[in-house]
Amino acid sequence: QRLQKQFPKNFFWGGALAASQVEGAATADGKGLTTADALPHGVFEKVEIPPQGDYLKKIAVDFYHRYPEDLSLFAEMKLKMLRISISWARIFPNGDDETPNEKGLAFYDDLIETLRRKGIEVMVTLEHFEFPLHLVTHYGGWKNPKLIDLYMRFVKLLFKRYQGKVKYWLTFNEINVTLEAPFNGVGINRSLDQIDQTEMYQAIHHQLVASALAVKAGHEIDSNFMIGNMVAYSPYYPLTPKPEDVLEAIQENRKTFFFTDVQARGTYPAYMQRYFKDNGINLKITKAEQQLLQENTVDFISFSYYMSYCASANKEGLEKIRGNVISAVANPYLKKSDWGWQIDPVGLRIALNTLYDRYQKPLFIVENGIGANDDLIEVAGQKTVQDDYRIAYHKAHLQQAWEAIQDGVDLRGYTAWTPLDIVSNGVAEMKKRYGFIYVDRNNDGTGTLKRYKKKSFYWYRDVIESNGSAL
Ligand code: P53
Repeated sequence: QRLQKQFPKNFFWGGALAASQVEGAATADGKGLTTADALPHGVFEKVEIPPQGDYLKKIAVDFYHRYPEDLSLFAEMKLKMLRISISWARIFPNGDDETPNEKGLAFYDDLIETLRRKGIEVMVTLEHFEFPLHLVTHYGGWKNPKLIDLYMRFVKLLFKRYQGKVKYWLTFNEINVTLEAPFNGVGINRSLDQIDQTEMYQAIHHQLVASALAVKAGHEIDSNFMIGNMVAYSPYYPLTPKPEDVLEAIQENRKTFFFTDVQARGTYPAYMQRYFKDNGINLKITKAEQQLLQENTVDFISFSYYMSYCASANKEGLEKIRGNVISAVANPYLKKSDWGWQIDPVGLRIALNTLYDRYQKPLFIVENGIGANDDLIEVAGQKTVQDDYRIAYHKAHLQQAWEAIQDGVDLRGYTAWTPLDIVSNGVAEMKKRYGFIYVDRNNDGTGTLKRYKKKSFYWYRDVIESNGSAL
């Protein structure tokens, strides 16, 4: 059935990308290696410093050289917003360089200029799961407070350079995912069962401080800037009405709310104080930092949404999802994607309402999509993918987003993950495809890198053109 009503005027229909997963050109024009290069086979695999041999992210989908063609396709798709990230190591190859690498800046100058010429609003993620590897090998990653100053050097440069061109900024991608993948987030190379919790939360604290400093600096440079945070939000439902399961769901959800509470409310929540106390975690948090967090909360909240989870006080014998990394239990009512992620469109309405009830700040869905196995076939002499499953996924989620807007949620935009196929972050595969545009590249690195429009390309264009009423 079709939606009768439109989305709000000026709704940002968009797509989202991340530098390390699309650009390739890993060491071109002076770029330094990053933490993403040190995870050549995925975020839960072995850290390699330096990375050995060939790996997909080295070339990725060659966006560094092919962006003019890709941006033309995005314009043809009628995208109103593109969320990109800027690779810190293209600008400061070691992270602590005194002067920026002009060649790296030139790439983003032209990328941003081209988007603006095409009438596509730019949203920039300042740090999307990668920072210069040198900051791990010489500083120990984010557990070292020195990274705050180095991040600010990078961030202030971008704010000044792209003032008047970029209005929407995100401080850190999925800042909460450090709790699952600490090297990916803060550069601590330890498995979760061996990590020093004080060290991990101190590193997280440094990112939270850096995020608040970015909000402060951004507003000083341009009071029109809209600066947001970004979390991976997979709501937990209690598996049963058993009170212990309900409580467990609250505790699991707080692992995400901790970050949004600090970034949007400006204080460390009481439940975290208890968690730190119970687990012998002693953090250095100064009065000045507390004041900084309090005075520099975000202008809006953004999040990725892919799935929901269940929580159970007694997990024994229950089916787990997403491996052993997190303690999520499968929901018997939901189907799974090819990669085992449980598909839950109504959960997006729940997520939007929950965040809006809690913070009353504007919201952006900055990632939502389905990783799937696609078959490239020929139809009427054209190569394409009949990805009805992808269309069904986005359609169902957008319908729920529309419902949430009717519920009163101030939702400003939706940037789909992703407009074109890219290297997956979690498993570093090409085969796990999200795009509306197919990229001819395979897990073994073979392929022409040619682009082909999938069925979803045309579908998304129609949805955007009708401002949602074609849903
Ligand atoms: P991939 C975990 C859970 C949900 C989203 O993921 C996550 C992660 C960590 O990988 O990551 C985000 O590629 C992330 C993107 C990533 C996308 O979701 O593992 O912001 O960089 O590509 C999809 O299938």
